[in-house]
Amino acid sequence: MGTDDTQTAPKTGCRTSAGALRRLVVDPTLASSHLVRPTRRSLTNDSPLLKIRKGSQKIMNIQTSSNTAEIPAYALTQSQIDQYRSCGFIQLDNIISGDQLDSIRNDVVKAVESETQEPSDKSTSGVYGRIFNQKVNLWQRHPNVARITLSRTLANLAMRLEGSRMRIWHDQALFKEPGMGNNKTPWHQDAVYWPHADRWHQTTVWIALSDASTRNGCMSFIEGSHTLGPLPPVDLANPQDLFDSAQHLRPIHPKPTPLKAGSATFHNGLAFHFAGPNKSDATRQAFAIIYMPIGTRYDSQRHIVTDGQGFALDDLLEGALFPIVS
Ligand SMILES: O=C(O)CCC(=O)C(=O)O
Repeated sequence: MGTDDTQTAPKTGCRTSAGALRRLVVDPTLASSHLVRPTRRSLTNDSPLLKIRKGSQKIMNIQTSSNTAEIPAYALTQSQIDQYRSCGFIQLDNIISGDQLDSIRNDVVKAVESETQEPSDKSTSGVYGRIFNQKVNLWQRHPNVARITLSRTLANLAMRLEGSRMRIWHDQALFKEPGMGNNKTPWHQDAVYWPHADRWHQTTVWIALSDASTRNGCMSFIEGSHTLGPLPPVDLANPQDLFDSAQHLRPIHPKPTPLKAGSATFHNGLAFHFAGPNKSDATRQAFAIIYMPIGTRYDSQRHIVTDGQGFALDDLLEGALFPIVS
């Protein structure tokens, strides 16, 4: 895969302390408005990509299976946990390698291909097709992908970083294709799109299945930005400038995180992040697993993962769709 700058990611702590950011003034109306009625329609039922097989036996079988990927335990240190909590993200190198990486990549690629009706027809992905080929909740339809999504090793990392036992919220393949023009992923926070009453401790592991570089669209983060809390959601199809809601963060340089295949970042659901366009000649292949604390309640905002599943305001998000993994 064409890469130019992998393995140069930060190993140090944040330049911006979480405490300093907490002291910065955020307009409270901006910070809270979307909690009541978010304006952005993300992952709605309109998307042709996102279909959930609700409560099916297939999901139950996968959930009770012990056939999870045996990703080797990762020796996370207290200083890495502190760094994650202060920065809102952390890079963990080589969490998957060798034959296991090849096998996982193969399983995800096969699942994506089998769900991409017309590989050459980018329009099938709707507005998100301009950014990437996104396939959500592959674990529910592809047992081999479930082995990765339900990995105890990854879930335990999520639990230790956020300090909470975790459920799966959803997984997704994010394949950013070449030759699509300026297919950057705009600056955004994740958790503001999710129908969760509490958005502070969700986390995503973003695994590079192929090398990710600044040339093909690796992720970049703003250190400490997660401490600001939820801000108005950005429309990814027609993005506003996230920094309009956080002017004081404009001078802070983003931290690009180029990754070798098999390396990953964890990022908090409120961390500001972005990925550049893919200017290489190969697909940037990433697989993300999103975790939510086990006590997460439904806030009734529309979302493809929960729409039509019978949840009422304040219900616990629990059951076969949201297995406890740590
Ligand atoms: O892969 C990308 O380009 C963006 C991914 C992202 O925003 C996320 O995983 O939260």
